[in-house]
Amino acid sequence: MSAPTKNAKLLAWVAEIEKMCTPDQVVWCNGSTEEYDSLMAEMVASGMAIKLNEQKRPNSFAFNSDPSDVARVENRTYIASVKKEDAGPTNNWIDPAELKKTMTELYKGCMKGRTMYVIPFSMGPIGSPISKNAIEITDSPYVVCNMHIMTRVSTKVLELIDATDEFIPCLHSVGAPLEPGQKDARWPCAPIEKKYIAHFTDENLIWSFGSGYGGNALLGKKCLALRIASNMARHEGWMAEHMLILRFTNPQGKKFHIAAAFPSACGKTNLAMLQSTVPGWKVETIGDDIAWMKPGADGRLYAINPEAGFFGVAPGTAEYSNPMALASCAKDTIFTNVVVTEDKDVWWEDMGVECAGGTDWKNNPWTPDMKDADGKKIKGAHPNSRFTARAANCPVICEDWENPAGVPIDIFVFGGRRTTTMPLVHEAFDFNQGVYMGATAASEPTAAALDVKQSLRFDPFAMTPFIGYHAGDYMQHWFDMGETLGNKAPRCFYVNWFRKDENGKWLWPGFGDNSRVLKWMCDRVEGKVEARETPIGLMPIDGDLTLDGLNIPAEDWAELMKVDVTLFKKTLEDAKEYLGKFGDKLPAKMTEQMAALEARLG
Ligand code: OXD
Ligand code: MN
Repeated sequence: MSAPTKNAKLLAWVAEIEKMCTPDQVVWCNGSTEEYDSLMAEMVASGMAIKLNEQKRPNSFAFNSDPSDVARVENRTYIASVKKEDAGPTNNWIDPAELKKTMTELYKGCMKGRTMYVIPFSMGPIGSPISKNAIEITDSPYVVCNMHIMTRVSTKVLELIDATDEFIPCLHSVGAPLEPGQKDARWPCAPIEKKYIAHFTDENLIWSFGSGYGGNALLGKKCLALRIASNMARHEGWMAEHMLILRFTNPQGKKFHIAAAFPSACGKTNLAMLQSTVPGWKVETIGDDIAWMKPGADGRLYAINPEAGFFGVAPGTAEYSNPMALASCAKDTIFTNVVVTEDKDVWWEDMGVECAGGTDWKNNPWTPDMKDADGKKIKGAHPNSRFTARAANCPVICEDWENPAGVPIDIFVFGGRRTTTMPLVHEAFDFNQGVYMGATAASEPTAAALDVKQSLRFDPFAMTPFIGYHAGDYMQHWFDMGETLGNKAPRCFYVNWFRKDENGKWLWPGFGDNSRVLKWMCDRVEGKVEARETPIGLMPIDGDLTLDGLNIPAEDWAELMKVDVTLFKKTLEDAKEYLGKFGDKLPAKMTEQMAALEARLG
């Protein structure tokens, strides 16, 4: 196939990879429906994909991965910066020359018997000043189809690459060459010790080997849009964050834009698609996982969602928890590692509907009453099973979700899962305290009852596995962005939807009612409500955060709003210990924030 570009840099890179990986053929992708349909048809014919019931789940397909290849592999993920200190304590560092040598050996001949696909894609609306152009080379047709949904795959990207002579090269192989006549595996991949997810941050280059799954293989997502982009962003004066973006519109039509960072299992996708219970207020989704944000000409911070789809966790997605996510995957969706029912629809645990049985994620016959040798229920779907759904199919997608200029962010929200200590909501006194809040966001490892000694899992800005450089420098970058934005910086809030009483009962209903908390934030931004000052920040005055129709007993509300100084002092001690590991890279402003909090706690 002749190459649809004359760009010498791109052609040279593709030729170099072809020479190293020796595929049977090279195919340049164009992102068309015909391309998607024919790859899917090939995968159905080979037995890799299952075509779902066209009446129930139009244009949708199910895949089962190899049981060893089900999630991101953080211990095989590397930041290969030239200087070790540029990777910092939150990353696995490896010398780039050594890693290239090891991986080159693995890549040699790795695409034998396979097709090498060259995918031109844009992260962000094609041509937006915030977007980036990239090329993924892969030998997985499953990856090509997922990239069609998750990114903008188009030959227009090749034109932009030609005009700018710039692109981010991303190389991926499943690491399973085929000998002549050898039958392919249903899900080819390499064993764990051969898997590498490598980021050469000094040259903005991604090399991934051995896995076909999610963030290991769809290189636009975590590898490019977070690890590589966060490093580029710090040098270029913008931000690449693990944040959802939503628009919240009040009854008068005033629009607020909120970007929120939560560690996994804190309901990020649910918040992004929230159904507001505050009369007249409406949530629209812009993104559910990643935000790229740049100061605009007016000095405000503008955000785009660099992705074009949702790679959502299936289990727990139900009509009651996230009807909009469920609706997003009603058609045109790729499901991975879910149950395929007898009538060729999909099912997963906590979907909120019954399932008579079908084929489980390991491709075995399955019924919901099946138990293992220890008498434990056998799950039909893998806990990290996923849907790849088009953002455009989300019923509450915002009309501006593809606006190349982005949307101006008014509010940053941080949070974690804490059964104790953290109140429902508090606001930072200023941006720098907001940075402290984001940097010390933490979850309890389990939802166990009151135990102040329980150690916390800190996950600064929900970015721990995704910061492409030293986390201390990353925190400094947040403070620097605050200086750049000045009084146009977003206001910062910390939320905790997960408070329990001493009997383990949830104190806050969560889900749609979280809109009440968002409304209070918007009222604060508009200056409509005052707040009370506490040692940890600004909190709602009773009556300002509307509880109409909720029946929350006064003592529960008091608990949700309580600042327990003893518990906070303990959390501060834990935070100090955690931040201590950043050594002399810990920004002085962070130390100042800790000292100020300590003084306020008395
Ligand atoms: C994701 C993650 O898959 O954060 O989005 O792990
Ligand atoms: Mn994520």
